[in-house]
Amino acid sequence: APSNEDDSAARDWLAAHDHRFGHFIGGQFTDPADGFDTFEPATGKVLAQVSRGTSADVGIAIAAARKAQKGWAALSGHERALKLYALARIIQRNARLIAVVEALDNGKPIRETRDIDIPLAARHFYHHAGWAQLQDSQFPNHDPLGVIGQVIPWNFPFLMLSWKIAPALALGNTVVLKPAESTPLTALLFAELAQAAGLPDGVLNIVTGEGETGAFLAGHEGIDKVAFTGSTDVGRKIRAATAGSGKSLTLELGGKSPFIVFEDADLDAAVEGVVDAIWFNQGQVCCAGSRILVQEGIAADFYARLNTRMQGLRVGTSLDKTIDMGAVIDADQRARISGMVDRAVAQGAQLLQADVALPEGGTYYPPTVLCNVPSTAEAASEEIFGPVAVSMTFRTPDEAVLLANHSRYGLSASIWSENINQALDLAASVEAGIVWVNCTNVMDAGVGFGGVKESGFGREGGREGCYDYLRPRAFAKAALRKTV
Ligand code: TXE
Repeated sequence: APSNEDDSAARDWLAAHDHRFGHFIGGQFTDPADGFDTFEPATGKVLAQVSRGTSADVGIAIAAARKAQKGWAALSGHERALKLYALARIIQRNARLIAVVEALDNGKPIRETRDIDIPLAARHFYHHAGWAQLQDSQFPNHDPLGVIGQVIPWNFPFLMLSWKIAPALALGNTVVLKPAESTPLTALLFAELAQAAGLPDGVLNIVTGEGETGAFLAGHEGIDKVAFTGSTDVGRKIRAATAGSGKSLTLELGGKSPFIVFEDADLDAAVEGVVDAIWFNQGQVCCAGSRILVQEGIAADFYARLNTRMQGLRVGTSLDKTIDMGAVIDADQRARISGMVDRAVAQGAQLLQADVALPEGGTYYPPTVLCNVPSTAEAASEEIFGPVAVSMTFRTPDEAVLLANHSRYGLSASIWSENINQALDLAASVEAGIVWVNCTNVMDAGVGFGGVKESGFGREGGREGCYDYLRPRAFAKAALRKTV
């Protein structure tokens, strides 16, 4: 029987806003304007209506951020750190409410928002409070960039918000952030909490809207940097729109990350690794281990164990605390996933799919593995962004490296072997921004996350991430000359 998380506080919060939201600009909500609905993927029901940010709204938000920036940057690192600690603590105090709103708006399991997304988000604010505190000693002769335009996707709405906002604010920048159109609610809730935590007006501004609003923000001449996470196609458009403008840019884009299993691996651990790699968050993870490469001698055994484990996964509504997987984000995404799977099967891939009951009403897709996918199938090389792994076999470590690097992407790689020399050799040869050995999807606020090749550039987290929100200043001062 489902054991559901209590959603009354989240429903009360939505009702207190009359289920209609304006933008959050200069420390207050604007009146709700012409907008669009955000849905509950678990049931298909409408949750709330948010406003569609116009070019004028974006301009007003940027002006508010500009007005606040000098004062914010003029605070001592210690004073800014105190504000970031306050943000971290208010996230922790409201963790349950944020976790439920996030699960409702995204469709992901409450277990994940409660135990992973929201605690990690708080951790990002704590971590970056430390950098604010140490800014003068650790980043001498570096200035904040100024006003940052940030555009984020729907797969980890609150966590991506924290990855973007925490370093930007810590180092003296102010922000205009546009959340994804399908998951705007936790950004608006965060704005309200930040206000309660005493963040000065204008330091953080949230403008909701669709892609067009994101384009207004990225193209606006009033910002100093664009930080974007999302699809490679949109990343390319933003790169074109900012080219020659003098704006800084960081892009965190798609992936088709290899998950490499050697015949000496602990196979049960590797099977659990696949569960984390491709069924966590319904596979809607930029660094998902979505390309399983298995050494030939153990392939049959590995697929059999994987299939048994996959059949035991539970798919359900987001507030059910017992589920492993929730709904995918929307009907378009589900259609995209099933189209790619059907075409791969038509081209000769073998289909392993969990025979599980899917709830009625929402947008669900079962856990799936496509084995022996022909390398010409689009599923072999394109990001599926759903609970579907593709799989191929290799014979030698060299062949594993060739297959792993045969991709336009280079975000992450996961290597499974009990031979540490082999694992470390391979780790040095794969083209990826992040490499995991005998684990996967491990994140830490202190470690820079980001890709190579078409997965983008720039890092989020740790010291490397701080540099992406600072501008170095070469500085020389002549000795005072005595005048006669
Ligand atoms: O992403 P978009 P979508 C991939 C994944 C998925 C596909 C489509 O393969 O199936 O992208 O998802 C804003 N200028 N990823 O369409 O469009 C948009 O409003 C400025 C991988 O949802 O990239 C949203 O806020 N902004 C990925 C954000 O960009 C624009 C995560 C991301 O949406 C814009 C998400 C424009 N011209 C999708 N057009 C990952 N790797 O993490 C849209 N946006």
